[in-house]
Amino acid sequence: SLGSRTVTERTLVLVKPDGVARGLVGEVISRLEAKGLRLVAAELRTLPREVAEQHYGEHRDKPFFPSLVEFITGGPLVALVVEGPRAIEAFRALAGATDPVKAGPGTIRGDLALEVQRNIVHGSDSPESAAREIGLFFPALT
Ligand code: RTP
Ligand code: MG
Repeated sequence: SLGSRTVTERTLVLVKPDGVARGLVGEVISRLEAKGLRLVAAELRTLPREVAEQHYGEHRDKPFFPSLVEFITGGPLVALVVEGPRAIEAFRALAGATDPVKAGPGTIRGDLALEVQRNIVHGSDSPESAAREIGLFFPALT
């Protein structure tokens, strides 16, 4: 049986510019480390527009895309590569729902945010997204 096996994964986590500006980088890292996930890479950087547009390419045709790109390039963010068993799903659970008002208490967004756009963190949503996003942010790791 495969039931007791866990697959080690890597996921890209961003502490978005709102989270950095509010001094929540340590809080986010504390929560993911307390869960048992491990940091593989970490860097403070301000995204060029082209990188932001590639990162959020799946949303290119959405009405909120221009505003999202302005927001995510509007100040420094912290990019993290995080590793652990089922890390992608594990971090998405820690983050909570996209809309912080709908995110449950105990989640990062549920506890710390109120606005859909300014929702503190990003986490890759699938193994394919994680591979693409880690390649975009940390090409040396791939
Ligand atoms: P993320 O990609 O940042 O981890 O967030 P997510 O998967 O939970 O949500 P997604 O649908 O991928 O949306 C990406 C980010 O765009 C902003 N957003 N604004 N209606 C809106 O104004 C709206 N919808 C989404 C949020 O910052 C969201 O995290
Ligand atoms: Mg997403």
